[in-house]
Order: sequence, then C-alpha cells, then structure tokens
Amino acid sequence: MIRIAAPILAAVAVAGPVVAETWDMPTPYGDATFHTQNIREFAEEVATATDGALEITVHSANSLFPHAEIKNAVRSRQVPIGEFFLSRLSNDDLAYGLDSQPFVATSYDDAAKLWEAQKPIVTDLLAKEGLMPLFSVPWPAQGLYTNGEIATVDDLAGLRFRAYNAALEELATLAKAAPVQIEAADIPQAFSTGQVEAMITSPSTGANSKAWDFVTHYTAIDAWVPKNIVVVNQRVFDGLDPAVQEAVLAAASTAEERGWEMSKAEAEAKTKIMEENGITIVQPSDELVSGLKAIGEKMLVKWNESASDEAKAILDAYNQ
Ligand code: PCA
Repeated sequence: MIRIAAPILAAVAVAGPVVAETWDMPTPYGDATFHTQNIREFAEEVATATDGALEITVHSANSLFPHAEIKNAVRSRQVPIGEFFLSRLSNDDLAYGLDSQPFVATSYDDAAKLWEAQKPIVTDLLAKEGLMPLFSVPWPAQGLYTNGEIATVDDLAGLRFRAYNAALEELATLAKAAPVQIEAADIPQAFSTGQVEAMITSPSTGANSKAWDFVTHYTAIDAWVPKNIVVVNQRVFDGLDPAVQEAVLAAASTAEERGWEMSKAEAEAKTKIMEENGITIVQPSDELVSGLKAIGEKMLVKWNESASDEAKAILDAYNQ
C-alpha cells in the first residue's frame, strides 16, 4: 500500500474538480444470492477502478423498490442502475421472455447461445426506453419442489403453485395447478402460511430459502435457464466522464463472465446442500418429462402466435 504524504493529498484535492458520484442500485434478490454477491463485486470494482469517483450502493431483497418497479425506476431516473429478472418484461415484448419458455434452452451452452441471439434485440428494445443493458447472468436450471414424488403432470393438478413470471403462471395453469405470484424473498413465508405448496426454481433459490423446511422432494427437470439483467439509464451513463464509463463497461464485462461461472458452480453446490438437509433429489420420470414437454410445446405455439417479428427472429437464430 502506498501512503501519500498529506501535502500531496491536499494538492490533489485542489487540483482536480473530481466530483464523486453515488448510485443506488436496487435488486429483488437477497444478500445470500450469488447474483447479489456478483453485483456487489461489480460495485467494488467500479469504485476501485474509478478511485471512488463512482460508488454503487446495492439495495438487496426489494428494499428500495419492489421488483415490478425496478425497470421503471431506472427508466425515470429515480435510480441510475438496477437489476431484475429479464423475463418479467415479457408483457412488454415476448422477446424478453424466451429464456423462460420450458425446454427451449435447458443447459448453460443453450443459454449462452440464446443470449447471443437475444442480446441485440433486447438491447434495441431497452434503448427505446432509454435503458442500456450492462450484463446478464443466468440462474441454474429450474427444478421442481414438492411434497412427495411427482411421477406425472397429473400429480401437479390442484396444487397451489408459486410462480415468478407469466410463463410459469401459464405452465402451472396448463398443469391444472393454481399459480400464485410470490417474490423469491417471500418464499419461506408463502410456504409456511400455506399460500403455496409447490414451486419451480433453481437449487440456488431452493437452498437459500431452506426448502427442506417445507418440501420433501426436488425433481431436476432442468426445464429452462432464465436470466437476470443489469441495466443503466442511458442519459445518466452518457453524463459520466469517459474514463468512468470505460471502467463501468469493463467491470460489467468481468461481472458477466464471473456470474456465469458462479451460476455453474451453484447448480451443483446448492443441490448438494439440499441433499445434506434431507431433501430427496430425484431425476424426473420419462412420463413427467414428456408431459411437461407437451405443455412447453403448447406454450411455444401460443408464443409464436403473439410474438413480434424481432422476437421470432431470436428463436430462428437460436434454432439454427
Ligand atoms: N430464482 C428466482 C428466479 C429464478 C430462480 O432460480 C426466483 O425463484 O424468483
């Protein structure tokens, strides 16, 4: 560590009109979530690279804005930057929701290929709202949490089913379950009060919400690999000093790479934690997989009927 003598520090202070900026950054997810840990590292890197000229304060678990409002909060410059679940924007355009369509992209390789096809369109759509994507990181593949084993789709009928977006709500409805929208941070309470009794989410969110307290089985259906996205308000970004802009973009690119690696490590580590805590980990039966795939196909037909040409172009590019 270099210690700078006080007179030199004083000289620096008078020499440069260095205005330090602080950005508040809301995210829906809690501190134990790897995405939150990743964005905190991103914030630290930006602060270090800019010598404190830009400090980002992360506000986790919906503490600053509820999930549903984060995008608009960045858009209206109530906050300069924020993170949310990308497919939550599927009501704006179905292009945002492709990563949450069952059995379209189910592995990290698929997810990377899909993001490559999705990114230019998503960037254009967000630009129309004055937003710029900085980076996007996937959750581990999504699995099924239930009490008792689920052998076929019929076993899901009538269950109060936690959903986190429109696609999951549609899937639950097609499985004749009863979807209830619940934020990740509220999962333990929703189960303990009987509001829901089953869910589909990653081993990360399952382990972080101590799923062993309220379900017995985890079925690794690995049905889709959805992503979070971090966006910044374009005008606020444009107002930054060019060197600071560069530091933000560099830290974003590092965070994207690190986030994908963290996600891959999570999938295994968190499944193991669930097992150690008594959850029975099962591979889905052929019948369950074929039943869920049939639902996925129905959903995709509907998706194709309503999707914009740009959104369909993503699917075409991905399928090539
Ligand atoms: N966890 C988040 C989104 C997807 C995931 O794995 C949730 O359950 O809300």
